[in-house]
Amino acid sequence: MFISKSFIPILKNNPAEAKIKSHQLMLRVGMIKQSSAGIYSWLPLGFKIMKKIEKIVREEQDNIGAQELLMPTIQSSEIWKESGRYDDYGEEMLRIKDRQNRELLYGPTNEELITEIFRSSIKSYKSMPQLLYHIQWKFRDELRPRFGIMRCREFYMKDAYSFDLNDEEANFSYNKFFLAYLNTFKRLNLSAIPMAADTGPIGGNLSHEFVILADTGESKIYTDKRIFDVNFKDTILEKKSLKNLRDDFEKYYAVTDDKFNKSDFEKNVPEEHRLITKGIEVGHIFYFGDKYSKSMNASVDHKGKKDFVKMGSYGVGVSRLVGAIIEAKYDDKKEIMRWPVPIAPYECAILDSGSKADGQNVSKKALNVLNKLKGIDFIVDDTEDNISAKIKKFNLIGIPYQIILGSKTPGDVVEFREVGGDSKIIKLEDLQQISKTIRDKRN
Ligand code: 5CA
Repeated sequence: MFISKSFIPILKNNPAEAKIKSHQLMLRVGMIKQSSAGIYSWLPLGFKIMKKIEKIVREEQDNIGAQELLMPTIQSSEIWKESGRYDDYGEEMLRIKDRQNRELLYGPTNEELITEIFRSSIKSYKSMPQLLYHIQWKFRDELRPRFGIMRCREFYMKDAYSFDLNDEEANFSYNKFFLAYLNTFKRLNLSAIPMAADTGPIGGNLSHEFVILADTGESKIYTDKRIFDVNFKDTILEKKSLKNLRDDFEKYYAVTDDKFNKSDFEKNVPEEHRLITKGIEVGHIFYFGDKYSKSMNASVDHKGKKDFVKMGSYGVGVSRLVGAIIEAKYDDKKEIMRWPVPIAPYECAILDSGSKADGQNVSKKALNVLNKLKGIDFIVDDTEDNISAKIKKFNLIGIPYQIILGSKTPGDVVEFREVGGDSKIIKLEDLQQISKTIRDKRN
């Protein structure tokens, strides 16, 4: 991609309306554009990042045996009346009427619809368990949408649902998602900790929020710092191994605001390990047993009797993650963003001083570099900006590697650096090795 032909509308300064760094950066480098309050268009740069995040989220759902489907954004009010949530959900739900005066709604979540899908097809205990997920837009008419796509009205969510025969099996399913979430956030280069949390309008009495630390986060958190060192890399998809994993995490105090109890905190956490800070909720998992299956009559035949199925639901804020990663990785003093390679919008930027800004006319040397970067997702800055302006621009955009073709490096050498790092002079022929390193970091 050549920047002169790309749709990356960069602003000169931070927009005044944005209060936190992710919102500022996303507007500044043209990742999103507000279309109305709390509703955004995703421009190519932002959309590319979100799609890469989505891919990782999907792969980790598939890894635990969850099956992907796609439910619509618009739902009928009937199923919500069955579960009793049509009234309970309140004003956050966007209600719509069609031309026949039928009551519809834009889905804020999908417990009802998936229960309806399940009950109409699965009749026998032999088909259990079922782990189903989709990645779809949601709408919540938030009272005060804020911080850009972090708390907006229309957002992109991965929501999964589990159906099991009994509590023990349901707990097994819950723990599979628990592990999938740890693996997902690790691949996104985030340190997300599971915290006991309230269940709110979803219901049930077991729930964990996955939270990353950030001063600008909306959740207040109280935790034992040792939870950051819990190791999960050897956990396998077996009941015992997964139970040990939960135990390893749950032996440390880690709760959000609504579960906080001062005396428990002080009793359970030695002073030197206490951490009170703020965080961003990037995922939330729930176990609510037969809350929906009973009210909506979702049961299976189990050796001659009818058993209501036990359900859980599991959400990841896919669009919110784009902002959360910026909050975690962006240095707003130095104006340097560092996208981890697996989700970077481009993997390498070529800052060419010999370009003529028409996209066809980059220097010969740049073409030579491009040849050596086959298979790498690169972007060439072929504008007439000077090299220091180009570096500043790409520090902001956060492409992980920069190859600089400037006056310092005539002949067969180029300047190479990781974004924000020191540069080194390398030979053109070394670029092949560098593209291999980038490819290795991709997964
Ligand atoms: N049905 C359950 C699990 S599938 C559910 O809806 N859970 S949730 O309400 O916690 O949402 C799941 C995730 O969506 C949250 O962890 C958060 O990352 C994201 N999210 C929720 N509300 C918003 C919002 N207004 N803007 C952006 N992301 C949001």
